[in-house]
Amino acid sequence: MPKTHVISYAALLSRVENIFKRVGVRPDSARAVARVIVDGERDNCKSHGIYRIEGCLRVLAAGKVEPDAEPEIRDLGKSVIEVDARGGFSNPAFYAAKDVLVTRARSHGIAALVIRDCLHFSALWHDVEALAEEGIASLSMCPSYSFVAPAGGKEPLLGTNPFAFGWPRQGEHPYVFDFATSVAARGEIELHRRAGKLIPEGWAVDRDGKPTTDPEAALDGAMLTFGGHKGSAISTMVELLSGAMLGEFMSKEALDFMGGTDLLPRHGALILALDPNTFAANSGRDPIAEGERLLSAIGAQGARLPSERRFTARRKAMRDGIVLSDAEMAQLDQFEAT
Ligand code: NDP
Ligand code: PYC
Repeated sequence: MPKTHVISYAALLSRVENIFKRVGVRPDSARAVARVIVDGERDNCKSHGIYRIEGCLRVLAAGKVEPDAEPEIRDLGKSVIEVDARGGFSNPAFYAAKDVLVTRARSHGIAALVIRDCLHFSALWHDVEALAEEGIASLSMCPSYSFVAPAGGKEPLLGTNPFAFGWPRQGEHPYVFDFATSVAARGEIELHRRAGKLIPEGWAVDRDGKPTTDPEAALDGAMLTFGGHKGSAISTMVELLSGAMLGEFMSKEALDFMGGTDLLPRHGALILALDPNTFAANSGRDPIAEGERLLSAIGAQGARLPSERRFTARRKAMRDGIVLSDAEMAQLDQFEAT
């Protein structure tokens, strides 16, 4: 039985925050980055949990992310709000602009947050869940690196382009889904490689375009979109809306800019925020109650809602602590010592 360690959420958060502060990340940013990483670990989202610390430190050491960047909000009182991350991490930029976005969505019914020039490594559920907790529905998306072949092609061109949706619920965790538009996130393939495990069939092709279950060959070849042409179209939409439309990098340009996949990508991100009460105002119906009818009918069939696994993992981690492997704990110790 491999040795494991149990650590409380607060202790892990503080350790991860200090790792980033020690390498010069501005305290607000260190906290925001540590939060999204530790929340991922807490919710058993391993592909965007503490495994990501190493990648963040690598990009900091390479000087390709600004550790002390202060996000700059550009708000002209319209429905589109911009926050320039100024080459810093996306997470502090989102949190700097979140309250303005919520206020604007409530006053205009719909508002968009454009995040410019950010280093983006994290899961998107974090942001849409935070908005849903304020009663705001949202869609969030960003490009990544061109790891993924469009359906019908075999050359990497599209990003793993995550897409997330959050919907507020009364007295329940919000309804949240968040997925890569590739069959799996790149981080999942990397975790299989590290564990010496094969990946499932249908995730990727090798550099000759042949199906592969070897994670090394997959990382060297092209990942595939989920749902064939449907995922390919959604991924293309993500490139267009959060790359081309914003005048920020698309996934291919992001890769060319960094010059390789060893470093995490820098590009923009788009979050659309909608106030359900504004949209339903003339209908005489309560949108949250209507939504509840659908969500409980899904549950009544025995189907689970997206994020339920995460919320269950969260409850357990907050009650019993977060379980880390010996290797993960040793790596944390090492990050603190160097
Ligand atoms: P998964 O395939 O693991 O999960 C996708 C979604 O589907 C989750 O909301 C999940 O909920 C839900 N889900 C899974 N199984 C079921 C089921 N049986 N019934 C109902 N719902 C289900 O995610 P991916 O591997 O595609 O992506 C992982 C993460 O990677 C995401 O958080 C994404 O944001 C991130 N990512 C980030 C990128 C970036 O550039 N920053 C790029 C690509 C991905 P649950 O969690 O509860 O299982
Ligand atoms: O897991 O695909 C991924 C990913 C890319 C950038 C951050 N995460």
